[in-house]
Amino acid sequence: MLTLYSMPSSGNSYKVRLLLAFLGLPYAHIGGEYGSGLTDSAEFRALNPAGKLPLLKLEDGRLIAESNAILLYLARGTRFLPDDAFEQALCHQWMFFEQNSHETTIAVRAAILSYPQRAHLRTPDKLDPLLEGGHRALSIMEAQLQKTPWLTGDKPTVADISLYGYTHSAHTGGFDMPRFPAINAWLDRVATEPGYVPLSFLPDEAS
Ligand SMILES: N[C@@H](CCC(=O)N[C@@H](CS)C(=O)NCC(=O)O)C(=O)O
Repeated sequence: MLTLYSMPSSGNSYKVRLLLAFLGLPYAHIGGEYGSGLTDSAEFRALNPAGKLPLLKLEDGRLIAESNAILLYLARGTRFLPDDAFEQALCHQWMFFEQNSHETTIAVRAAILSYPQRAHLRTPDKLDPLLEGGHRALSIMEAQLQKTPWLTGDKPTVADISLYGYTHSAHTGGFDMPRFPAINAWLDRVATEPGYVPLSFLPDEAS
């Protein structure tokens, strides 16, 4: 069985839990919340030297880090990753955008405002550029979603799952979501896909 090491509150980890749920794939879950010490432990660093979650262990023990790499691996051969090279490239395009422009502003601002460990970063010089950059990223998504129901066209793909991870909770970072009606309609579309689970859903913990 697959084993997923994931952080319950994290959008990067949630993306993977969401795809696993859409695919109906069973997996063992090992959770590590901020402050639990999991990512600092020598045992975990031996598995992922970057010390980050999520991390996927395959049945044969091989490991994959980086949420979007895990999504792309799990989605191959399913309806969430097109076979066509150009359509696949569009998925990659949005997933690179997610890590470069979206996660780095939207997730970072939400984390500063949510996690007590980051309270010292709640200063205008940190928060204001993140607000501006996050709104810029949301505007780019909004423009696409005004044209097509899903980010890469007329079907949901791993790109939608990747960007859903932190867009669905962007309001917790102070982002002005009513400004983005097409994004809000898309959020509802993702949440009505069969198999959908919310961020709070966690399978039973592996022993
Ligand atoms: N680019 C990575 C980012 C992973 C990441 O930053 N994970 C955070 C939670 S969102 C983490 O594990 N932090 C724990 C730590 O830094 O100790 C991905 O997409 O998987």
